[in-house]
Amino acid sequence: MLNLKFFHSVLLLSSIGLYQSCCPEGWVKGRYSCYYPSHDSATWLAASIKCQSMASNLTVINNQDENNFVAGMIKEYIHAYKHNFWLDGTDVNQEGHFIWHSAKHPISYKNWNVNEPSGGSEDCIEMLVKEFVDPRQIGKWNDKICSYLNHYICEKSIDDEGPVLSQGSVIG
Ligand SMILES: [Ca+2]
Ligand SMILES: [Ca+2]
Repeated sequence: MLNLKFFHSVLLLSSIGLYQSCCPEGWVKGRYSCYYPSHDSATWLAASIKCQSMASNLTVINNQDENNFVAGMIKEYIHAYKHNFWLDGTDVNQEGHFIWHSAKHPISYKNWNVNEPSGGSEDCIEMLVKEFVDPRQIGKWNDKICSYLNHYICEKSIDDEGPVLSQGSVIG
């Protein structure tokens, strides 16, 4: 009974717009995050700074679900893009030891393309969508030279904006 009551309150609150779980304009809503696939291109470092300027970070892929979502998102508009997309991962600090840069933790779920990471001077992770990519490889990862100009995907949590009162709300 209590649960049903709680459910009704949530329903009421959402219907009057007390809690908005949406993403800013130009961002795509996933299950837990909002994503921004860029149209411009930048080095990995510049891309990372651009995301920070929008209160976000380059995208961290936590699991297969998230990888599928992000790959699907860019695949949908594939013709609009010229390059692959930077993710947040890098091994610039320690060769062969890839971490998610913003979270500073090692990469657990991985989705490398065949024969990747190739290492050497390729220290930044991109998600493949372009450049001679076999359609089956879309969404796979490659390590690439960080100074290359790629598109990039920023990610921020859906709740970053916090509870927002909508215009004309009956509260207050
Ligand atoms: Ca994520
Ligand atoms: Ca590579």
